[in-house]
Amino acid sequence: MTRKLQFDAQPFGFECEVERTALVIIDMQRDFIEPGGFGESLGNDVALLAAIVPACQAVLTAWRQAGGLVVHTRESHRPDLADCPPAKRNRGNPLLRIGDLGPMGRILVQGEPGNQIIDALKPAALEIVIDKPGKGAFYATPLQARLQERAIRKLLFMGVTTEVCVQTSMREANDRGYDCLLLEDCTESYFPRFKTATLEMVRAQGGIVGWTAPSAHLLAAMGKAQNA
Ligand code: C5J
Repeated sequence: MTRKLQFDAQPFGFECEVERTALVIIDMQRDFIEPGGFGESLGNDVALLAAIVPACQAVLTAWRQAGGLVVHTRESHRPDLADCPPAKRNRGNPLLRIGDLGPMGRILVQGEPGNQIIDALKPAALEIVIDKPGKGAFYATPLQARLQERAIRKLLFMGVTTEVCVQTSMREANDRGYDCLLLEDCTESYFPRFKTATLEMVRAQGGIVGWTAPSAHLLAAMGKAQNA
């Protein structure tokens, strides 16, 4: 038996089956959310991003209780930085570059304390964790294969930052045939106007990239499915 969810979204209602849908949580790692990491080294106010954590936690808890598949991603590089193109490392004028030693270990490097998912959203055993060297979750990762193994067709997105890794991952997912929905209050940017613009871009032209909805709509639909 499959559990169908239906809820209001933009640009029109969204439907999915829990068993064929994954919750994809993009880059909720200490490097972006906590002081002392890569985000702050670029001159950003990380408190803006930390504010979405309770909403993300509520969705993650409900999705786990429903038995849905959870995917966590981390933007991360190998310790030898062989997967970090110089163009990515050298761009701009950050206080710390990828691979440099910061207060939470080497910036955006696999295994370092700053590269771990924040405690509030810590991956559970058997949840998928994808280390991605690019902005998109599919580029140079096994994500497509992991989703195909489980016959996943639709993706619910949360995470940071809205206009960079979240949007890139949604566009990559689109090109691979997935229907994608972005949970509006579970994503954030260091630049609030970029978040607003990204939500508009995603759902423009009849949902050219996908759907957006407040997490309350998903949670209400899950509550109804449970009581049905
Ligand atoms: C950025 C990300 N913004 N996870 N990474 O560099 O969006």
